[in-house]
Order: sequence, then structure tokens, then C-alpha cells
Amino acid sequence: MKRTDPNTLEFAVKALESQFGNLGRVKERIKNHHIETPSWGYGDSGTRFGVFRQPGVPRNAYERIEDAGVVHKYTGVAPSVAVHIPWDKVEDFKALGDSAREQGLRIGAINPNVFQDQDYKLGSLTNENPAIRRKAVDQISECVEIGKAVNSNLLSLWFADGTNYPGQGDFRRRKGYMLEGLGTVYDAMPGGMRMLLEYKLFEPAWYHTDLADWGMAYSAAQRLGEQAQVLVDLGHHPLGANIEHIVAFLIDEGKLGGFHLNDKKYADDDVSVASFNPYQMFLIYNELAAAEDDPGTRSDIAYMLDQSHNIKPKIEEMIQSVVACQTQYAKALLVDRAALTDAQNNGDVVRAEEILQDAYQADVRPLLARVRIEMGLDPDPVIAFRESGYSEKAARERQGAAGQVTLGG
Ligand code: PSV
Ligand code: MN
Repeated sequence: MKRTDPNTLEFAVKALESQFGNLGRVKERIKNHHIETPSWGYGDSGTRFGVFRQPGVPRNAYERIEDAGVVHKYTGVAPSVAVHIPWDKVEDFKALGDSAREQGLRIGAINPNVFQDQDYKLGSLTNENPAIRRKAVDQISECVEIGKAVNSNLLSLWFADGTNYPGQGDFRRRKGYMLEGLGTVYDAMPGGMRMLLEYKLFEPAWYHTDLADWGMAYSAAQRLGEQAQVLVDLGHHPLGANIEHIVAFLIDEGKLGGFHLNDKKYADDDVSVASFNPYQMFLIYNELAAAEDDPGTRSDIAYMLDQSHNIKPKIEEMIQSVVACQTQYAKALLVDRAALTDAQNNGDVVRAEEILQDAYQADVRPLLARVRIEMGLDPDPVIAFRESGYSEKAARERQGAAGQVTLGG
């Protein structure tokens, strides 16, 4: 980790420009590419084997938002924070929204937690007990109200609902319950609000999950209507799934609502974005950048991190992850789309792949440093954050009650 050398920075940006042409538009797009950070990524988190507590972690929702403000301060592109209810439940949500605004932030996606209450052991919206189904609907509808109070237009839904053993539940009956519950919540949403449906192959249910893959989430979103879309969490697929293809398909259908960005090696590992598989992240961004260039596509896609920072210091990992997104997005913006289409039309497989590689292999770090300088930021956000002394101050000041503990992301 070295500071950007101002003498070589301009030279490196010029070298990129001589290869890829004027970068003015690319820089503007990077400045406007916003990544939302999750409140639950700032608190202590871990695995089912344990939680390693870190000094200075926030003790409540207000302090989590304060930390999100710091990530925005050093990156300039993380102006919103997702909340998880009841983890972030406060008396006065308007006051929480105001406190976010004071830090230059807004509250983004509202995520109801319908997976930890003891009542949900056999399902929330899909529970055989109508009283429990109603309880889940009420809890999610309360999040619609919270969204209205904090001026958020995103309701982000993930369900742990599923079964652990064959015979435990009736797939089709549960499917009906799921659609019925979602329909009630959908009808309670105000006009501008979007419902994002997040699917996951497995965990904590090991036999089947009610919304197991993009096709099931897509089918539910189709039935619900325009305001329902699919959320792609990068960790929620079987190993080897072609996520960029799923992304392209959903974009084309106008049904890609958002992302939970992270990386994985084995399962839903929730490690930092692009730490294992940067090429996959590049190929996903390649589809997104191409869609942005296509005037016919719906472009209201929410980019959100969903990671579990159990080993790295949380704010640093968050900054690192935002930068990792910017890095792969910047590379995707360098792809020569006209040349790529030409190579595809001519069946030139080697040239097509080389065009992608030209962009992917480019070192965009000087470009991102240049962008930050133009935004009035320090070119090296992790180093600048370390030098600020914020972590040491938080460790001194945030003594006492342990904060919220989460076990996944
Ligand atoms: C589930 O694994 C998930 O990805 C959902 O988005 C949850 O809301 C989040 O992690 C936190 O548990
Ligand atoms: Mn997620």
C-alpha cells in the first residue's frame, strides 16, 4: 500500500488516454457510480463458529450511520446506507434520517429481518401457521412505513424460508403463501417504491429455499408488477454459475433491481468484492456498462455491498470494497464497444476476447486517483482514512455496551 506518486500520475493517465481516447466521459461516469454500504457491515459480525470483536465498532444505528458517513467522506461515491430492521430499529426514524443527512448521507434500502425471530423457525411468509404469515406481512409492511418516514424508495427482501428435509413442507403450497404475502406487501407500497426480491440457493435451509434462484425471483417479480424487481447477491449462486449472463438477462427484461456485492470462493462467503474473482466482477460490470450505453434499457439499479467483515477492520474493508467496484467499473467503461460488436458480427472470437482483455488488463488506479483529486478527495482513500486517526478515536470513545452482532452478510 503506497501513496500515489503525483509525478507519475499524470503520465499514467496520459498513457491510458493514448490507448483508450479521451477519458472525460469515463471520469464523469465513475464519479456518478454510487455504491450503498450496509449498516450491518459496520457492526461486529462473524460466522456460526464465533465472532471476533473489534475495538471501536458502532454500538447503535446512529454510530453505524456515522461510520457509513466516513466511508462516503473518503470515497465520495457511497452516499447512502442500507438498514436492517430490527437490527437498526430506533424510536424515531425521521431523526435517524436527519442524522444521516447531517453526514451527507441518505438512508437507502430498508431490509426487514424475518429470519431471526423464534416464530420463523418453519418459515415467515411461507409458514403453515396463518398467524405467523400475518406477523411477517406486518413486519415487512412496517418497513414500507419506515421507508416512507426516511424517504427511501427501496424495500429489499430476503427470506431464509425453506425446508431442511424432504417431506418437511409442500413446495407448491409454500409458493402460494409466498406470492400471497408478497402481494399484500406490494399493494401497501407507495407509487415510487420498488420491491427488490433477493434469491439464495441455500442456507440456512439446506434442502430447499422458497426463492432459490433468479428464475423464481423473476417469476414472482413478474407476477407482482412493475415495482418488483430481482436483487442479485453475488454469493447466492451455485459454484460456477455464469452471473454476468443472469445479469444481462434480467437487464434485458427490465427486472434487474439491484445487487448485493461481495465475493466468494466456496459458498456465500461474503468476502470483499473482487478479492478472489476480479474477472467475474469485470464481466458483470461489462454487461452493466453496455446496458448504460443502450438508451432502451431500464437503469434504476441499486448497487449495494453485502459483506461480512469479520477479520478485516470494517471501515477499511468497506472503503477497499467501494474502490474495488470502481476499479472493475472503470475497466468495463474502457471496453471498445463498437470494436467488440464488429468482432462479434465477424465471428472473430479471438479479437472479441482480446478487446475485453485490453480493458481488463489496463491499470486504472491512476485514473481513479485523478477522479478523486477532481472530486476534492485524497487520491488514496484507505491511507487517508488510516492517517485520520478515526479508528483510534472510535476505540477510545465507543466503550461500553457491545453492539449488534450479525452472523452473515
Ligand atoms: C442473506 O445471506 C443475506 O445476503 C441477505 O441479504 C440478508 O439480508 C443479509 O445477508 C444479512 O444477513
Ligand atoms: Mn444479500
